[in-house]
Amino acid sequence: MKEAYIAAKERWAKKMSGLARSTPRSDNRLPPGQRQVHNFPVLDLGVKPEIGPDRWELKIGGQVENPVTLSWTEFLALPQFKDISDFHCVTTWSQYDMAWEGVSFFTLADLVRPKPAATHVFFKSYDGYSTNNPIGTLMDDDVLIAHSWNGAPLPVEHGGPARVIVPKRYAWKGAKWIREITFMDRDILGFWELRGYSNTADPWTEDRFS
Ligand SMILES: Nc1nc2c(c(=O)[nH]1)N[C@H]1C(S)=C(S)[C@@H](COP(=O)(O)O)O[C@H]1N2
Ligand SMILES: [Mo]
Repeated sequence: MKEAYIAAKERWAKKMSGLARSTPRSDNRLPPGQRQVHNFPVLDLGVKPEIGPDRWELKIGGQVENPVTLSWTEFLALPQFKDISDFHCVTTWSQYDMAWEGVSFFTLADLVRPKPAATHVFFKSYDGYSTNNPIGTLMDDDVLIAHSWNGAPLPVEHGGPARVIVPKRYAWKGAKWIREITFMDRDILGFWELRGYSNTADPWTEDRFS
């Protein structure tokens, strides 16, 4: 885990410095049981919360040395990160080359400094949604809180002002309209994880349901 963490952070540091572009795209990029789309479908719980930048805040706390509550201005003042990745939804659609811009998870972790006890992270959204991930899944060079997509502010239906992107997991592991990030010393299940979806959610092994 330590070695994987260092390797991922090194890949990320190269991206931040402009020395590396996003991971080169291979031909073999469609996970089993998926089909490619070009229209970026919308999936939600029937609520699209309208949180203007003036009311928006992101609380990051739990098992950390330095809990913070970021305003929109403070969030945008953090080092900015651009990355291109593929997006896989458990309902069998995938969309390639999604260009995201925002703040990488490494940057947020460096800011709040997770305690050694932190093993998992719980995400809560403005629409009441939640999801959970092991900390190791998030400490990767392609994980970020995105405020822009394909060069424009993230539309409300896709989670604007800001959403979590975890490209190596099915998309339900990325919370739209992110409101709170809590570092935990244990795993607790989120909205879909409590309702029959896999807790690990790896598209490459078709790990869809629990
Ligand atoms: N807050 C919130 N985040 C969410 C969801 C949701 O309903 N609410 N749906 C999840 C699911 S199931 C998927 S597939 C993706 C869909 O993102 P999209 O609507 O931008 O395609 O968001 C995920 N994040
Ligand atoms: Mo989904």
